[in-house]
Amino acid sequence: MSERPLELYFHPLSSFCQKVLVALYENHTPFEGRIVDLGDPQASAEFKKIWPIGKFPVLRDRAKDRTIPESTIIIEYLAAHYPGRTELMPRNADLAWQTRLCDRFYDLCVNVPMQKIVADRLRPAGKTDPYGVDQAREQLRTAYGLIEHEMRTRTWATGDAFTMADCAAAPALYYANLVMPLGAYANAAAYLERLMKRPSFARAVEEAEPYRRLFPKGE
Ligand SMILES: N[C@@H](CCC(=O)N[C@@H](CS)C(=O)NCC(=O)O)C(=O)O
Repeated sequence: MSERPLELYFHPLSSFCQKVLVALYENHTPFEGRIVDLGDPQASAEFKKIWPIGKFPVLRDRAKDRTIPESTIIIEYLAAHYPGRTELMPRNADLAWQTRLCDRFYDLCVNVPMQKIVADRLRPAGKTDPYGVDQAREQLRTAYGLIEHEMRTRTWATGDAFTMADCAAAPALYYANLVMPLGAYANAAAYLERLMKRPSFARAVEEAEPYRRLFPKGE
């Protein structure tokens, strides 16, 4: 097959898509990127033919005729079928569950509340949810406290090796820091700095730059 087997449906600004981009860039995995503009009804309808839920990222493996949604599952799939130098999902059983736990933590306790705060800025006047945003900020504060404690001794999310958990952490912490600065959480801020210097994430951030104007500003 002359074409690349992997196709990624994504948007460069999306945090969950950046998570998968980091995984792909870590191992220089070749893929064809398909940017989806969900604001365009035709593009959105086309995308929903591939994944009716309509959320990205979605990976298509044309060689195996498989469609894989969900950022974590995509990275698990890449680790299993397109492995590289960075062991995104450790083979060691204990490191594996710790990686999955950290991945869930950064998705559910950092990325999701961060997205709640960002999405609220896009709501029409009179339809915002200040109570929900306050709850999201509280969740972020709790998460920051945990990260601050964990990152006293760790270089990467689970220890010395860069894994799927760091792919999840990078965009989640990057955007969370924009909506609620890490400020006094010095260990968490230093971890974010290390993530920003990691070439795979630095590339994802640079590629999102042309779309940055679409990121809603707060008050
Ligand atoms: N659990 C999913 C979350 C994916 C997700 O929320 N993607 C957002 C972009 S970051 C999206 O597609 N939003 C569009 C929508 O909800 O309509 C994953 O890990 O891939």
